[in-house]
Amino acid sequence: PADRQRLRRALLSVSDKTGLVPFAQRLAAHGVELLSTGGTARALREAGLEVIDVADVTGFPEILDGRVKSLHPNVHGGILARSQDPEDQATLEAHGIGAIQLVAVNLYPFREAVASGADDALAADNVDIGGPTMLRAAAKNFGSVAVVVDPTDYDALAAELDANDGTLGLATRHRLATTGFRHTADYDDAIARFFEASGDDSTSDDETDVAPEALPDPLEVSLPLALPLRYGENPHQRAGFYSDSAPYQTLHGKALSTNNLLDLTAALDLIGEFADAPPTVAILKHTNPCGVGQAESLADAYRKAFTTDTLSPFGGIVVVNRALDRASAEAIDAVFTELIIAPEYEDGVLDFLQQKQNRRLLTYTPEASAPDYLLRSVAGGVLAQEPDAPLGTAAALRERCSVATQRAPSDGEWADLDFAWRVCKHVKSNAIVYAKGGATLGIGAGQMSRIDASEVAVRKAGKESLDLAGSVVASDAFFPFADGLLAAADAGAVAAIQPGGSVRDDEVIEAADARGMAMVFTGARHFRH
Ligand code: 93A
Repeated sequence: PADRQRLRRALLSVSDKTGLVPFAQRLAAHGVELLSTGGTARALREAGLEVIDVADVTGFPEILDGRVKSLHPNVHGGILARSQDPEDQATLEAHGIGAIQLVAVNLYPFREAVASGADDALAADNVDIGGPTMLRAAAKNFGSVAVVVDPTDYDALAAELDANDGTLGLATRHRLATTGFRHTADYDDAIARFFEASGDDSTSDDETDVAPEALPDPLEVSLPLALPLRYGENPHQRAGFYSDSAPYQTLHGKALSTNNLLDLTAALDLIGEFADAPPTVAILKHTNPCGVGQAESLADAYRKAFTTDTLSPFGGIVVVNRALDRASAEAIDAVFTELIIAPEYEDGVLDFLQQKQNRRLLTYTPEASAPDYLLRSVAGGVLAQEPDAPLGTAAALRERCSVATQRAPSDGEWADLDFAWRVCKHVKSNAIVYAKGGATLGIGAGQMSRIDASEVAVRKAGKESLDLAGSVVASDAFFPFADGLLAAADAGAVAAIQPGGSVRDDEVIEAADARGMAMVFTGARHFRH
């Protein structure tokens, strides 16, 4: 391929006409001949530029409402011919085809059309055929041709022409081709997703089985390397983060590590459960919450979260469910914290927190949607599963629960049960959470038996001299025997929330009744491995 390629002819065909005219003017200033499709040609002519219609190049009018305009050998021959290949050049000559050295194309706005509610037919009208074809052709022939899809690239490109006597370098063409290929891949992905979703007209609410065809082919999931990581969970493991859209942004601090990414994922999952809740703060370590607090102010919520476990938050991560204010920032600042994640930061708070150079400060988009599937490597392959279902509002959760015991929870107990259940869902199994008054009091995570999880939770509460009397207890899966429930009652719990569904539920209910406890069944468990 030629290192520097002089531009003689450019093909411009853009739906998004942002920056088109000034860019075309700068091309024309280098004597570049402009070819264009209907609307683009019109816009250029209106600005006083000289343009050749693609229809004149093809010798064929635009037909089928513009569905066929640039799809022609006179166009694609001109794009695909290799400038340094004598045979290609002879072929162009023989057929009277002019070579093209720059293709500026952006596509029919498919995403915008479906976002504003297009039906299948209108969506199909917005599937660009000619555009991606030119894009891919030009990207394929990056050795000879430059392709530009993003209007924000126009300026730099024109500047390179200005500085290099109307030529573009191979490195630039390669970079632009990469952007072009990514663009068409994302575009086709959006189309496929829309049609997959619109073809899913099943109205049955049978939840037991997921149709196998609804599952993705994990090998089809190809994401660009967004962040090469220094290492994986441990320094001797190589790692990278692959993404085309992350629901968070790093504002300050060192680059994220593998463990940061794991923790921040757990943090965002957890805080998502408190989207509609009062000020809530969670402190996490190794993907488990070590304390969650809820109060009228974030600062109080942080204090409650910290009180649960005053040792573990060292080097931990803090996530909050609303703009981080100065008072909370100061409370967090007093403890060595690796990562702070907030939807936004109040005025001056970032400046304050940025005084610690290495601490990572992030924002997130609370309404970011969950991925369709979670992927994980397992022995022999990749496991794909839908994310665990969100719990919804407190009213919705309460609606789904059934009271199993003679005594129903009081309103105060319901509030504690709701809080404990939301936290418990985000604790590794087996998980037991004690809570009261918007504060976790003891969290038992990742134990091999439910009794051990309960003992860990009670022991941790004891370590912090927290009183479990009058607390509620949440268990991520059913109590298989009465012993776990009795242990909670002994510890001071007065209400329990759990999925129910054990063959020994009767024994467990009987034990709860004997202790005067209120117990609700959620009907759904939340294992987290
Ligand atoms: O309808 S198409 O799929 N068929 C084509 O031959 C074609 N050529 C260019 N769409 C085609 N285009 C697209 O038209 C371009 O990708 C661009 O988005 C748009 C520019 O049209 P106009 O210049 O008429 O505004």
